[in-house]
Amino acid sequence: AAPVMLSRFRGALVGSVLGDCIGGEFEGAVDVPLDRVLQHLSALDDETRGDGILQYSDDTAMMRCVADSLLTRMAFDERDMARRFAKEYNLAPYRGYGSGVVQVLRKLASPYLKDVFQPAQAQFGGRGSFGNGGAMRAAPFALAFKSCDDVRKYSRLGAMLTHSCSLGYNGAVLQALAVHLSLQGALAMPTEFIDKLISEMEEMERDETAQFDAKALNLSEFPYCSRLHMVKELMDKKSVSIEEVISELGNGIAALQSVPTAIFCVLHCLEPREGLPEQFGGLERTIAFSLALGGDTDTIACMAGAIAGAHYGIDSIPQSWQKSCEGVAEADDLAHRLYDLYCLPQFEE
Ligand code: R7I
Ligand code: MG
Ligand code: MG
Repeated sequence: AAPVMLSRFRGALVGSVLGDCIGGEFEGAVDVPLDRVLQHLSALDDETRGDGILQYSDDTAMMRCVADSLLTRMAFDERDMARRFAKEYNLAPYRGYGSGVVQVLRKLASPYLKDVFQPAQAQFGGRGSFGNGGAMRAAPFALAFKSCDDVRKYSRLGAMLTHSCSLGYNGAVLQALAVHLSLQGALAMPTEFIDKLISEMEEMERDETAQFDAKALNLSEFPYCSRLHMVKELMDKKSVSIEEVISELGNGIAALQSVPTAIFCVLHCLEPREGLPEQFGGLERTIAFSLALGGDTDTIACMAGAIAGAHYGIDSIPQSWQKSCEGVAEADDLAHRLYDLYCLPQFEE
């Protein structure tokens, strides 16, 4: 089964970069007609446009830091990861970072910083960020760690380097677990897949801090669980409109308004859908549908791309799409190396 798993690893990271690069076109757009999405996608087949024409953003830049750190340290090392985030931001600050997180990244660059989790805790009046920046870069945790416990633990800590609000880091854990399950082939049984994620989030949202944050932000008591139950409801419907997805799940920059949405995009596109080209495979449908939502399209497509890529594997991704996006070869290389690490018996705790 080794080649299948390797293909899933490559699909996850390449799918994530693709979503970021291809989704960048519509980031922040309010109304994205499906026609425009399909036009944007068919333009990727134009060979005269040149390789790597679509640039990646902070989503991929930080995902690469996570993967590089896990590979170099062969474990989770918060200081190393924090240093890589800071260095990457310093080298390429133009990649479209969230407006709050740049303060954290600047502080993380200081060699005198004692506690690397402290700058994140100072964000937004001391509550920390609930943005989706922790979730958008969470996929490599699912590739580096075999056990569900490790995926949970380290994706949470990795997110806390910039996102200390429980809604921020719990979104990252949810995304990492979705990739983890998808790598195991769990999307073959969609209902079991969503039920498993709901029970995982029930456990996490019972936590005192999560309860406190939900209350402080005027949310329901189990915010992620509520959204995932809505995902399940929408899954069971024959047809779902874009407007419905946006109003029920959201398409925003908050992790709560984007991680469950990305998961829904993947589940919804497991089957052919009206309005999407018949020749599209599942991964292409997932990216197309994510873009049509508008809002935080690069990040929703990036997260959905990672989950879908882990399910369908690298061969499901059109060559022309891969060629159009910056950083695909590097992501593919990271996936190969994470696969080798995953297969090392010494790495099992
Ligand atoms: O979460 P973050 O890294 O941003 C990621 C997003 C992705 O869409 C990327 O593609 C990129 O475009 O940015 O960055 P943060 O600055 O931590 O959070 C993003 C935004 O969420 C902030 O700039 C705020 O507008 C908002 N936000 C909050 N607003 C009020 N109170 C996050 N947390 C809070 C909060 O506690
Ligand atoms: Mg971005
Ligand atoms: Mg974004």
